[in-house]
Order: sequence, then C-alpha cells, then structure tokens
Amino acid sequence: MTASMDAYWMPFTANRQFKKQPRLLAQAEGMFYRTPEGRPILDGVAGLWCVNAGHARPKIVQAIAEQAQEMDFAPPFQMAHPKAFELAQEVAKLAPEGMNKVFFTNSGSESVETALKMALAYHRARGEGHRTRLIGRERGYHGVNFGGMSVGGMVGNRKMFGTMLGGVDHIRHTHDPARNAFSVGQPAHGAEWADDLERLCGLHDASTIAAVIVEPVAGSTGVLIPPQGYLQRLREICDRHGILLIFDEVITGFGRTGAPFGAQRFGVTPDLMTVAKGLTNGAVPMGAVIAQQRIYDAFMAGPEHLIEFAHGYTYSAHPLACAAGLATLATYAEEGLLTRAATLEGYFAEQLHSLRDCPHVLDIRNIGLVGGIELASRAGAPALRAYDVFLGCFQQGLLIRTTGDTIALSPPLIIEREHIDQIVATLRQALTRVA
Ligand code: PXG
Ligand code: PLP
Repeated sequence: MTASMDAYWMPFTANRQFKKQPRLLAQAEGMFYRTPEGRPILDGVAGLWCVNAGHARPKIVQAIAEQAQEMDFAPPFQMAHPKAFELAQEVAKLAPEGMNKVFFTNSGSESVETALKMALAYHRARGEGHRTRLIGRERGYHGVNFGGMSVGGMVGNRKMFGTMLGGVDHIRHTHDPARNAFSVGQPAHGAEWADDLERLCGLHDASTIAAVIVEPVAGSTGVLIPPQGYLQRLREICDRHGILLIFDEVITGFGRTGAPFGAQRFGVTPDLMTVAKGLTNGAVPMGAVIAQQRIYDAFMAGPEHLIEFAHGYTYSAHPLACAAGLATLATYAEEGLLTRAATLEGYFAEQLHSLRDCPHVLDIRNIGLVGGIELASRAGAPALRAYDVFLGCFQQGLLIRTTGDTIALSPPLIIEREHIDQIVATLRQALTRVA
C-alpha cells in the first residue's frame, strides 16, 4: 500500500487486500474502461449495473457541463427549477400506465427508504394507520440504509447491525436449482413461492401489513429470475389484502430486461417503483420513486398550505442530476436502448449457456442483458473461486461482478455481438484455469 491510499475507507471492499494490490480505473468510453497504464477493460457490468448507454456519451457529458455553468444548485424544498419538472415528466412517460408521480432521491438506497415511508404514510392518510408491517424477501437487496437493510435478505449485510427495524418479516426466496437449473429466461417452476405471502398474512393478519417489496429480478444476490407467473401471483395476493406492492427496479429499470421497466417486461404493475442507476446513466448520482396517481392523491387531502409528505433530501432533484437524466433518457430514446436488450437476449443467452460445460458451473441464468453463472464453492472457502475468476478476467481485460460464488453480467445496452463473444471467451478461459 502506498501512503496515499491510507485515508480512503473503501465501501464493500476488502480494504487491506485491495490496497496491497489495487485495481484502478482511470478512463472510460463506450464499452471500455482503461487502467491508468492505458490497458483497455471491457465493461461486462455497466460499471455497477448503471451505465446502460455506455460511458462518456457526448450528450450527457455536455448536459452536465452546461448545467454546472448555468446553475449549480437550487434548493428543492418550497422551491424548484424547470429541469426537475421536465425529468419527472419524461420518467412518467416511460413508466407503466397510471404510474405518473416521480419523487427524486440520490441513490437506490434512498429510493427504498422513501418508498417504505410513502407506503406507511399512504395507509395512515387513508385511516389505515394499523398497517405498519413491511415485508421483504430472503435474498433481496434493497440498499444499505436501515429500512432497506431490514427488508433486505442478505445475511452478510444484516448480521453486523443489530435488530434493525421492528415489524419486518420476509417471504422466502425463489431460487430453486433442483427444478430450475440452466433455465433460459424465466424458470418454469416456482410461481407457488408467492403463496408464502399468504402464510405471513395468516401469521400477522393482513390488516397489519403495509407493503411488500421485491426486486423483479434479484441482482445483488446472484441474478435470481422470477419464475413464470410468480410476480402475477404476488400482485393478486397484495390486491386481495390491500397490501401495496413495491418493485425495487434499481437494477431492472431503464432497459436492463428488454423493456423500460421490469414491470413491463413481466406484465405486472406495482403501486410504487424504486429506481436509480440507469436514470442518469451513472453519471451523476440520482434515484427516484415512481408512484401510482392514487397514492399521490391520498396525500393531497389536508389544507393546501401544509406539507403533505415530510420527507426529502438536500440534493433531491439536483440540477446536475436532472440535466444528466434528461440527456440520458434522450440518448436511450434516440438509440432505442430501452428495448435493445430484448433484441440481443437470444444471442446473449445462447452464448452464455455455451459455458455450461466449463469446470465448476452449477447453473446459468439469464433475462434481457443480465446473466448469472453460479459456481460450485471451494470446500471451506465460499466466494473465493468466483473471486479468482474475477481476477483472471480483469487480467485478461474484462470487468465482471461476483457475489458469493455467482458471477453477474450486466453489460451496457449498447453492446455488440463481438463484445458478447469476448466476454464469453474470456470467461471460458478464466473458468478453465481457475482451481
Ligand atoms: N435496490 C436494488 C435492487 C439494488 O440493486 C439498491 C437498491 C441500492 O442502490 P444504491 O444506489 O444505494 O447502491 C441496489 C444497488 C452488486 C451491487 O454487485 C448492486 C447494487 C449496489 C452495489 C453492488 O450486485 N445495487
Ligand atoms: N444531518 C444534518 C445535520 C443536516 O442538516 C442534514 C440536512 O440538512 C442532513 C443530515 C441530511 O442531509 P441530506 O439532506 O443531504 O440527506
């Protein structure tokens, strides 16, 4: 470690190991990063599931630069600036019918906190303040703040931090490799896992439950694709019991699954949707909650001079983020990127599943331009084999992401077939070499 690396306490990183042998990125354009030495690295994960239009897109770069010059900051409470309204409008246009109110945040984690608070306040505003329970799912990831961590289902992210929020429970996850291994697209088995919500309604009584939050496709916990009919069934159960359904679309939003949102890809409309990442192509931090009109309406009841929702961030609707968001959505529209994953899904799936016979591979999963490759763990050393594949790929000029012993792929939506071929060839080599 050089002394200059001492002060930076890195997030979700093995700090001491990293600083002994750092991996640095210094430049990015299109599908590629470059290291400080100028070595090109193909971006197999859109940065961290966010750079959906590829890196350094001219329109976005220019919009941010111009906005910084024109107006750096405007207070978002009892004040506003034009681009906040414009961006909300553009986001609402892409969202499923009826989801037309947009509340801005600065990250996925903040979007989740905002949506959970909206759900509780919505019920209270309607005279159902007894609905206080929040339900998540095992193997869910909803960011790292207290609410999201509590409804989340990642043991490693929870165990260090005490008892978290009270009144939270979890339905079971949908991962079922015994029946669904090597499914292409949505697995055939497991719609009935949604019935686990009925179990919790039986235990707690549905009238105590405010909302259920799930990722349409679980990303961080290893690319878990919803079984056919599962999300529909979850929607039906929520409707039957007056429970709000929140889709956490931080990863699935903005084209990742082949439609603007997972809600559209899977044909299920939630009550609230959390987004971030691809909203600004990762160029400026920003998130949002997209709400149904009727949720917003429930808040607009009291005297007009009162603040309806006591919530917001200093940087909600930050001018630089709004400028980046508008340019991002324009780029997506001009290049048809929000449906491009649907066009490439077949080829991507075919190539990915060709790795089935490589050493250590237990399962391969895919939807849109998301792929997961689950490896057998080394005895007594979980996650190390996938980490070694990650290192091997980086040495060979490819950036992937691993979680446990699962490799996750989520390339920029501008990807061409030759890049898919390069990803798969590099992975094949790394899988063959790894012990
Ligand atoms: N919800 C979901 C579904 C996410 O995927 C968040 C919330 C939190 O967003 P922020 O912007 O607060 O990080 C996420 C973020 C990975 C990985 O390797 C995934 C995320 C973040 C970091 C790593 O899978 N997703
Ligand atoms: N802590 C203090 C002392 C603050 O004054 C504020 C905001 O004014 C916050 C936290 C919240 O910061 P943010 O609005 O950026 O989330």
